[in-house]
Amino acid sequence: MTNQYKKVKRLIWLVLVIEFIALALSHWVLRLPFSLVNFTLVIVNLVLLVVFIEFSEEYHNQRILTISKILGKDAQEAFLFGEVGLLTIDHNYEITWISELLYTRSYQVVGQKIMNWLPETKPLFNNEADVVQATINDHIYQIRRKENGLTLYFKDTTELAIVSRASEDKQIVLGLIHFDNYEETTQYEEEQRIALIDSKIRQAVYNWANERGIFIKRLRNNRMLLVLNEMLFNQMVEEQFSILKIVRIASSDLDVAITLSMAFARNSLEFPELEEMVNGALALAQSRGGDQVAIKTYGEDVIYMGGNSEAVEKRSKVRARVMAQTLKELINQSSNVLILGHKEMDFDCFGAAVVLSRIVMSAGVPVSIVMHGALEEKLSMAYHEKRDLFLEQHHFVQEHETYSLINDRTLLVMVDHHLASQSTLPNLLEKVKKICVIDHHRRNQDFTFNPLLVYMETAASSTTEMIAELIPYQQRTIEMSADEANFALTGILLDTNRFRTRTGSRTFEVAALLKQYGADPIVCDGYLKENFQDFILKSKMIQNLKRFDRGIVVASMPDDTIVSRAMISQAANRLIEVKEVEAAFVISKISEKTVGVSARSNGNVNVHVIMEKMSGGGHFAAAALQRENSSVEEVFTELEMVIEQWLAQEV
Ligand SMILES: [Mn+2]
Repeated sequence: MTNQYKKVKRLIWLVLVIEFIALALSHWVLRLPFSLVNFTLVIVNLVLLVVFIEFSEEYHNQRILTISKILGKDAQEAFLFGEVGLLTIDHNYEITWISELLYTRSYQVVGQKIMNWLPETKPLFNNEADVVQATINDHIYQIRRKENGLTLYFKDTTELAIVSRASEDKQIVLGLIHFDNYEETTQYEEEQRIALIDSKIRQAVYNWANERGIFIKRLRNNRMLLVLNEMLFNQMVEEQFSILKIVRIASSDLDVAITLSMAFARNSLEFPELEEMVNGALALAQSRGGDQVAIKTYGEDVIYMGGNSEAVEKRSKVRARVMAQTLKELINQSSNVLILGHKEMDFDCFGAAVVLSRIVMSAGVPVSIVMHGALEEKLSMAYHEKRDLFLEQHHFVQEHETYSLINDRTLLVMVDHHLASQSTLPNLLEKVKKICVIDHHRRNQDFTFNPLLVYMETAASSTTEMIAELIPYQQRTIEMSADEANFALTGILLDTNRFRTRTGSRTFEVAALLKQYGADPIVCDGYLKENFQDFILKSKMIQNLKRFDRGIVVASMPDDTIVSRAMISQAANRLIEVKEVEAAFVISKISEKTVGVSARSNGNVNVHVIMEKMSGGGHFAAAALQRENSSVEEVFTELEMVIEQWLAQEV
């Protein structure tokens, strides 16, 4: 409408200018007297003016088409009282009219394009939404467009927003704090030292909570309950849970290994639900090694913050003995046992399965190892070399055979993994009633099944270590051939990168035990040796490097080269052997459609946290991720961003 109006105006100006020129020419150049021509021009001008006035009047009438004209005076007042505004547009999305509410708020927008004024309304016009929200000056509006109509309704919802914000801020958040290793640390300490630990660590937590107005109550010596609201919770998130760091520092000053595990549950109005959520989240924070916060928001996945110190060896042998006992009872109550590994079984997974198979045999219960899908390359080579020996001693089952073995009393043991999606045969988990998990990976999701027994130790080097450790607690002596012991020891060598990472005193104890069974480190080393081609490929991978602060390096392969998953993790392992390299990431295509990232750290950088930001998983010192339908470059750019963010946070 405004455009048309402008066009007419321009036209009139043009005619007037032409007229003036014609008049000037006729009078001074052609020396014509004022006569018929002048007279005609005056008439034409008058007609034009009349047309213009007519047009303007019509335009004006349309512009001031107020609600009162359509619906009467009462409606106008009702709209003002209810804070509802109207706005009309033409087919070019130009605003042609605004109602009183918007007019009284001095929005001078008639003639502007609606999307230039309020870009938030865009979804209304490409049918992505029926209602949008927009903030204009201090007012918040809900804006609705009637299906393909030229009228927009504005509802002022400022007050509602303020009220709902306030009620959100007041929503209850339930929290738990657990002092990791507190019992173990204080058990044999003198009274005086316990008092010192309490004043430096426990008191710090009380002070921290009191300063922030959080209700805190001791539940047990090593556990406290927190009650707070969303506003206080958000403040804590902003401070990145500074208490973790305070306790970590106090702890290292006192030379003790006490850290905090914290959990929060939010976004539910049901207290029993909050309690259940917070307990579950705390178990997760602890099973990931402590020194971190797990936050469970109702209806969402658990997210984690913190986690800066690697799990110290804090497991007690008592736990191993209790687990051995519990597992023994479970085995004895079962008709048969199935052992299930992860996809592309590696030496640790296979070694653990074989040792467990021996333990079950000693109890006189039938046991089978599920063999489905491909094995990891090196394991596959070694296994095929020794295949006959293994087939003589153990019962391996393929997919179809597996199902015929399942009954109500079948026990399924998942080794070296704990997520259904990583299992070689995930549907087994739905068919078996009794499931037990033995793993050394950090837990980052709830189980999708219901396990009877979970034995997870992030401080253990490998699953083989966890299972071989149970051998001395068995009633009968466990038989094992030198070859089986070799495979088990190779599993430990693989997961510890030859005793370099995550190796504790108990790792060596298990290695010594395996040695007694005839394991030979030279043979094991041979299984892990790489062939020449691999060596060349790995060297190539390492050539294309980018260095970041704090000794972080990222290597990547060109998009046209496909490398195995094992190979990129080995390349990352090799990189962290270099001086000054604290953490290494290697990116490459691992299949036609999948890009893989392998991350390794030597203990000062938590690569798990970084990989988790990109929805990967793993450990403090070793993590990985796979991305479908992506290019190496895309993943590289994303990783670069996440690393920069991480560096900015860690000061
Ligand atoms: Mn493992």
